[in-house]
Amino acid sequence: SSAASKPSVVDPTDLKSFQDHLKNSKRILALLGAGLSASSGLPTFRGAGGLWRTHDATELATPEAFARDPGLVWQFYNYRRHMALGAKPNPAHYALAALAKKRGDEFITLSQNVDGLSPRAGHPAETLKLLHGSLFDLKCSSFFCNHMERDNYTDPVCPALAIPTEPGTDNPIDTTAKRDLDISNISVPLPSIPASELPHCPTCQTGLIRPGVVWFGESLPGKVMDDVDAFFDSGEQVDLIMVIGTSSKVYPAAGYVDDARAMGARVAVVNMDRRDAPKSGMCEGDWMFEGDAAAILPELFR
Ligand code: BV8
Repeated sequence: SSAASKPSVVDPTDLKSFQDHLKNSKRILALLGAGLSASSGLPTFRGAGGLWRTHDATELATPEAFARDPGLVWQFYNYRRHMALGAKPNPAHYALAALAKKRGDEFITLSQNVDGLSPRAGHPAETLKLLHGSLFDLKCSSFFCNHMERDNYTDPVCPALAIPTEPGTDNPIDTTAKRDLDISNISVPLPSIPASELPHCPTCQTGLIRPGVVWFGESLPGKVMDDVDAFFDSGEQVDLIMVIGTSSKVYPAAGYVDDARAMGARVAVVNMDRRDAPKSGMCEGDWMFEGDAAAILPELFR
């Protein structure tokens, strides 16, 4: 590629050198995390206000949890569908979608986000790889059935999952938040929902419908993995990977940064917290732009 060769020293916060490299870059990856949607009002997973600080990931985001208490797990995902539907894409989603549209198939976005905001911002579907699925895909939980319904926006997913509100307000209550948030002071019974009232698979008639997200311990969607592997296997150099709003803690998603580096990519991190650099650390020639992705991305792509 025509990308400028690695300079001896680059100021990791230097916008111009990034913009020059972006212009000269041919093959580009973007790896997205929950921080991209923070400015849209959706909580991230870790750190301040993070979902996993008020919920127990093993209680809610694993196949075992769903097998044990599908009603509880559905309350968590139905609540997050409701919140994501009420949120709007922010300038970072739009800036990324515009760049992806402009660059075509040499620009691939790997998103860990399940909130549907990148598709709603107009990101071209063929180059947006949803590594962890989507809140708005519904699939059959039966091992033998491959029923999948895409783009289901019903809210609530079924009547039994109607979200209780704080008395006298329209504020939805996340009844799956940890008790130590003391939601018990709100006089709303914490419903447990029998499986019989949850959506069942219209195809096999027996399986419970589950959220079409990748839970911990589950492998990423095969088609998505194949597409990402194909991008790397072309053997051509990768010029840039942008690592945006992710704590880079979850694998195999976080591992793609090392794969891109191995193909010659320089790394540009956009994160509210400069300590959340990729595990492989920052190398010479990388960039670290600290702050809100919603404010930074439009600048970077100008
Ligand atoms: C698999 C969907 C095996 C559900 C999610 C030990 C070592 C290594 C790996 C493992 C291990 N033990 C277990 C594993 C495997 C495990 C894993 O990686 N665990 C981690 C926690 C250690 N991985 C898996 O289980 C994966 N599967 O390995 O399968 C296998 C293989 C073959 C065959 C069968 C099985 C599946 C992982 C997918 C799990 N599903 N989500 C749901 O959403 O409920 S993961 C979840 O974390 C979300 O998808 C999320 O996207 C992802 C990563 O989190 P982030 O997006 O990074 O969000 P986070 O809050 O962490 O960070 C936000 C960042 O934004 C912060 O840095 C913050 O500073 C920054 N920020 C905040 N505001 C802003 C901002 N930045 C910019 N602007 C702002 N305004």
